This record gives sequence, structure tokens and C-alpha cells, in this order.
Amino acid sequence: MKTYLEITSVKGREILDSRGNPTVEACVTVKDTLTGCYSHGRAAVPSGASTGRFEAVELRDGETRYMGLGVTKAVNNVNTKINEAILSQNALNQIEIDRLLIQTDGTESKENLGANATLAVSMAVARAAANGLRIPLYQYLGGTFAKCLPVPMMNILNGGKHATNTVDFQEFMIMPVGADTFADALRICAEIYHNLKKLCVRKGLSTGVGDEGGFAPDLPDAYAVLDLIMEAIEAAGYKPGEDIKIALDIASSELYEEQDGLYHFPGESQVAGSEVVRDTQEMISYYEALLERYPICSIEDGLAEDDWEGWIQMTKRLGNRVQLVGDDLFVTNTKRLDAGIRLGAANAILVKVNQIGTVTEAMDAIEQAQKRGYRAVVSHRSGETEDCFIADLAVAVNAGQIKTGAPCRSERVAKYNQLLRIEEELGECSHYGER
Ligand code: 2PG
Ligand code: MG
Repeated sequence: MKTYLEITSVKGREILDSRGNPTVEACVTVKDTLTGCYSHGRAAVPSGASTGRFEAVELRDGETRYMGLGVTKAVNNVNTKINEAILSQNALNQIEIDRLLIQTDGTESKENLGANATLAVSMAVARAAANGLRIPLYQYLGGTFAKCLPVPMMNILNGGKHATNTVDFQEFMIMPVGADTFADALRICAEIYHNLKKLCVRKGLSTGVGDEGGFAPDLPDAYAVLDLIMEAIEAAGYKPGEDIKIALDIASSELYEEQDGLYHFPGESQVAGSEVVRDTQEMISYYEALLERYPICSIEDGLAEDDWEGWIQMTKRLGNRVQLVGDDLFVTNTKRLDAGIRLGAANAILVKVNQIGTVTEAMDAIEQAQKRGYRAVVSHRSGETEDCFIADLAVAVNAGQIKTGAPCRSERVAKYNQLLRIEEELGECSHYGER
């Protein structure tokens, strides 16, 4: 007989994220009907700054408290409508519970309940179920074949909407592809991060950090940033291209202006003293030039979220040399991913659970990508909490890559530390990176 973990209580609350903005936390209690034992699951929802236009709706109060960003309406939805919809359900039926959440909301974009309300509960149910079964979350979500520790895409230099410097690309990340274990990978990244700090100090650059913990100095353009990162990699004693590859998140929807169809570079313009813009072809050529010079293995959101034609061309020109990740383009949505795969746009998807609003839908997107030859990169948001659900998720689906910020700021480090624990727990049964 299947175990029945009866949901006996669902409770929401408003907490703060890493940017000091409110977000939703949910607590779910389940009762094992056979043993009478209670278990709990708690989860908190992250929040983006460079959000895609097609993401599920993050319900905000829009009132004066917290400058409009309060989430009491979403919390109230957790405590009333969602509570009613899933009370007494078996927490082991994650797909059914997520279906009930989607049905109770009733909209494509989850604008009624708020994706922040549905996701908090969806994740808390999964965690309560894992706790009820006394197994780790990654094993609950992924089963016995959850074994791959992801290569970190570690963001060590922040720009764009995540910082107030002159760097226009949002994220410059290092990927320790040459490491043997996740623990080694993390150490290597931290060593490079510290060397980067020393270099910044020596060059008189700011060592303040951005939203994801990467340094955020003023630098003239992407070449200057990449030169500095190459120097930091070498100073730490590693070989760029061999031990370490580089990943970029351009977050180009933030640079794109619909009126003229061009990408505007405000930081580069400020330093140059004249307006710097690029059209789609020039953007692709820009990446080509960067690929010639630096060991870049992944480019995320290289073009804007609706520039399908541009994405197809970019994938034709660069797709066999580099991973092209769709974040704002796909928004963890199987419909948009399906369209992209049919068109030949991108070759990987960034997976952010709050872009879609339930665990099932996020896992559907990962499954679709993996089955159809696209890679899936599990990702945090720039506004995070101490919740490390995504660390378990990345291992559960053997994603092979995780993007979760710098080795700095506890909401980022929490995910890395959780991966250390998982690696230790899996021991010889785990492997690091894709095989
Ligand atoms: C991104 C993310 C996370 P945000 O663009 O990939 O790094 O940023 O959460 O602000 O959308
Ligand atoms: Mg992105």
C-alpha cells in the first residue's frame, strides 16, 4: 500500500530576501496516516531583477509598505485558497498537488494566486514529503539515479541590473571544468575569487559586490573584465581553457530598446563619452570576437527575449562552438522551449523554479530539454533566500551545471554548502560534472 502523507496544514508568511525585499515562505505539515508521525517542509521563493517579460506573475501588494513590494496578498492566498485546495491530499502526489495549484489559480501566468504563492507551497510540499519518507530532497525528487554534482557557473563579476557599475553584461562566471570533485571545484573558484579581489585592490578598483556576490568595479568593456578574470585565474595558479572555462550572462533583454531595435550599452557609452549601440548582427559578431580571444563555453541571453530570428541566426553561427542558454527567452516554460527547439534557437535552457511557479512544471522543462538534446542549467535568482532547494534539484535531475552566484553572501554560499553535503553523502556513488 502506498504511504499516505496527509497534508494537515499549509501556512504562508512574508519574509525578506537577500535584497531586503519581501518574499513568500510556506510551511507544510504532513501526517503519515500509518504511523501517525508528523513531518514538516518549509520553502522560500526567490525573486529576479532582470526578469523576463514572459515569466509567471510574482504577486506584489502594490501598496505603500515596502514600497509596493509587500507580498501579503500572496501569503493570504497560501493561507486560504491554496490551503483549502490541497488540505488532506497526499504530499507524495507532487504532480497532482501542482495540478491543483494550477487549477485553483486558473490562469496561464498564475496571476490570481501569484507564482510566488504557488511555488512556495509546491516546494514546501516536496520537502515535507521527503522529510516524511526520511530521505534527502535530491533523492526524493530524483530517485536512486540522482548522482551528478553540477559544475558551478560561478559569477565572480557583476554588472547590468545586478550592480551600479559601468559593466553592461550582467554576469561573468568561471566554470571549473577540470576539477575532479565538487569540493575541489568550489575550492578552485573561491581561490580565483580571492585572487580577483587582490587584483582589484592592486589596480585601485572597487571591491564592493553586486547582488550575486561578484565584484562590481567600473571597467570600460567586456574585454577589460575578461582580461582581469584571466589574470585572476592565472594568479591563482590555474590554466584558463583547461582548468577553467568562462560563462557569460549578457541579460541582453535589459540592453534592448524596442523603439530602434538596437542593444544599448550604457556603461560602455559612459566610459567612451559617446553612445555605444549594436544591432543583432553586431552582437553576434561581438560574441564571435570574444570567443576567439577567451575560453568562453557558455553565453546566456545573448539576444533579447523576443528576437527569435536573431536567436536562430546566433545558434547557426555559434551553436556548435558554445552553449547558448535561453533564460528570458524560455522562462522555464515548456511551450516556449518547445517553440525554441523546433526553430533551432539556443541549445540550452536556464531553469528558475519561480519563472514558472511549480516544481512539476520546472521539472517538466528540464525533462523536455534533456530528452530533446538541450542542456538544462539549474539557476538561482538575483534576489535569494537561505533556501537551497535548487542545490538538491540540480543533483536530482543530473543537470550537470548550476548557476548560483559568487562564493560570497550566505544566500549563495548556502547552495554550494548543500552541494558539499550531498557530495559527501553520495560518496563514491556520485560524479562531478556531465559525463
Ligand atoms: C539571470 C538571473 C540570475 P535575475 O538573469 O540569470 O542570475 O538574474 O534573477 O535578476 O533574473
Ligand atoms: Mg539570465
